[in-house]
Amino acid sequence: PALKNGIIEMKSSSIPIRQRFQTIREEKKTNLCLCADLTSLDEIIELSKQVGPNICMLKIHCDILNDFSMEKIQQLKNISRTFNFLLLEDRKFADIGNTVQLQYTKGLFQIATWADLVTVHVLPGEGIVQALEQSVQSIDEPRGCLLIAQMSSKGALTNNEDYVKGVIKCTEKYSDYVIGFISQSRLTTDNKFIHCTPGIHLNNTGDQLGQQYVTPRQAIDGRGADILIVGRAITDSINRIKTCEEYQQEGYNVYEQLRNI
Ligand code: UP6
Repeated sequence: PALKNGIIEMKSSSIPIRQRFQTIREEKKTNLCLCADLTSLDEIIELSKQVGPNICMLKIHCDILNDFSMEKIQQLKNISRTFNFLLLEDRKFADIGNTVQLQYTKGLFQIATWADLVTVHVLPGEGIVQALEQSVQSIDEPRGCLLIAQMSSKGALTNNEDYVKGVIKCTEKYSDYVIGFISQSRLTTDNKFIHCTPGIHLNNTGDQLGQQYVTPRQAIDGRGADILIVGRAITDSINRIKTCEEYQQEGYNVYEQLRNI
């Protein structure tokens, strides 16, 4: 912490987010991230109140919302604090440093003011991470990001060893801000990096547009996932609350079984 005008100023760092994830997982017994790809923020707010106790993280895409407002997103943020889950904006930043700084902090969404975590492609080079980290230096809450190392979609160009190596290098270099990966396999033995895996479904193997699914067990046991990112398996189900509980239980059981081996 640095002293500024006699006040201790915490440098924005992702470390408390890492710690929060660990405590949430143990206290709430969940490694489930609900991916709420709904186009109404009102509906997401209602859903998050119902499934808040079952999830460790809520992932949204703010640019698909018909009714986005700073007031509503603040409401969602308050719910995330009440139920103790992290808020992830799946922005998948992928531009030059100057542009991503603007996309992160300005415009309609002002993502940096409310998202605990964002997702980032390292395609433009490590400058993208440096730029994003720099933009949150003045924010007095912890902020972090997940680097997209491997994608779940068919034919993803990220499935290239050199590319993944570059992402891992970048993660290690910016480990204050980068808390982990979006991945399809375990990329490092350093457990401080959290592996989040999308493409999860208990009954389907894919959709018509290239998405590929594995089960929670395959993701955790076979692919080393710490967090399961589950979308339509829950949001398209008849009873979202019940299905959410099922994925929470399945995910946490597999995690506990492996931990006790
Ligand atoms: N997502 C993937 N695969 C990736 C990265 N991100 O599916 O490699 C995101 C999608 C979507 C969610 O943008 O929001 O995870 C998966 O949704 P689904 O479970 O409904 O397929």
